[in-house]
Amino acid sequence: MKYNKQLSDIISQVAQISGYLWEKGWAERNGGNISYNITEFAPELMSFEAIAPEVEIGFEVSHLKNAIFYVTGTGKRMRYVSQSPLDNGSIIRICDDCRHYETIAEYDIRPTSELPSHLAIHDYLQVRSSSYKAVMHTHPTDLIAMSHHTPFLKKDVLTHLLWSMIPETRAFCPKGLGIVPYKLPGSVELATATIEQLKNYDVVMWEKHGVLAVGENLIEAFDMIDTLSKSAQIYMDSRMMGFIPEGLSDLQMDELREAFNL
Ligand code: 2HA
Ligand code: ZN
Repeated sequence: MKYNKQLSDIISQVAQISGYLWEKGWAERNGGNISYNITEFAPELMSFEAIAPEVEIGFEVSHLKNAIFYVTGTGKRMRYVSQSPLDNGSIIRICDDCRHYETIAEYDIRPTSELPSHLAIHDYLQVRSSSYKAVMHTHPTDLIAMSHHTPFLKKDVLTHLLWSMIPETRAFCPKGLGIVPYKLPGSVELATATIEQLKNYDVVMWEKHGVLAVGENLIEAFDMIDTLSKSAQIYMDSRMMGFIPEGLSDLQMDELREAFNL
């Protein structure tokens, strides 16, 4: 299949970022998944025939009628998504009833097990008329480790701790890190709880599981997780050296907020 330039760029972005996820050690086996709303970038896909029977989504995504997505495939490894996004993912279109999707490319690949979260989020982004097109879930070891400590799970405790490790984290992840208490992977409950957090955050922690980020593109979503992970590493390295890191002072944080208009 021949794709237009914009769509080829998006597929290249998927290849690049999925490679980073593997190199970072955030994507053991088939850990993590990616979806990208490509509706406006690929009008020619609208006329494509379905190549597999319709599949029920499990709920209605009323703002996604006929929307088209690239999604990584269930069971597919990021290290291979990186080599060939289209052999390890599919292109799906939401049906007229907004309750089913159909696959329009490629054969024999079913979408990620986290499709409920991905589609519910894209639906929510449409409601908000958001410019965000990319949704990414991954398993950053350092951040997940921090989610095993109950005091860190109270609202904005981790946000402030991670912000205070290095100025960039506040500057480039200005909304902080939302927290979703543990829910079964792939469940509608996980999707619903995630959307609740996305009202206030662009990155959310799935307790004892991973992180999910939304952004205008995959690079932005990746960079926010990477920045938070950097802070987590500084915190853990300090603890390993035997001290509790001081963190930026409130005054330094206030100064940052003003300087960067946060
Ligand atoms: O795709 O990470 O949460 C595998 C997962 C499920
Ligand atoms: Zn996961």
